[in-house]
Amino acid sequence: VPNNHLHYHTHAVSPNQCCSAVVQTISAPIHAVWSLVRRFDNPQAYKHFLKSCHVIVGDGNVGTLREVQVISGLPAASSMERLEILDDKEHVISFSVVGGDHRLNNYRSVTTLHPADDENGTVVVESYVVDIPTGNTKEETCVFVDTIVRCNLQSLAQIAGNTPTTNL
Ligand code: A8S
Repeated sequence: VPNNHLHYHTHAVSPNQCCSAVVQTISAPIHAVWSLVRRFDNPQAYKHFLKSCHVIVGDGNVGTLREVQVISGLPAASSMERLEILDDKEHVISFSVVGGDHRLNNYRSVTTLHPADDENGTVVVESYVVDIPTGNTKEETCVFVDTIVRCNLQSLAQIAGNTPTTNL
């Protein structure tokens, strides 16, 4: 991660919280990846654990509130989420969980995109902080959330890598 982006991934972490990050390399140019990641109103385009998303208030800028419904089989039904950062120049997006029917209280993530060395690729860094749910350990919480985030970024890689960038 370039020095000027490190502060985005520096989270204040309380003793009852856990914090981690996932890195994913994608064979697609940064603008193609960003066009998917920046759509706060359409996270289910690559987050396959979500079945729907409804914007409650806002126009896609900071402060916009969305409610997502989660697919069955997970220990969650819905989540209310607020857009915290959307920087089209620096390729940074961040949201926080402000409610819902799930166990990830005070979840907040930051996602940054960086051009890869080969120039036609992108490196995605997604870090998060979240409360450790009662009855779970820090390790269990990190494994659970890392798994969701890794799945999301792998499907992002697949979708962005398969989307032709000509005629867009
Ligand atoms: C994201 C990241 C996460 C989403 C989690 C970690 C979640 O949507 C799912 C299951 C849960 O138990 C919690 O970027 C919650 O969306 C899939 C409902 C928040």
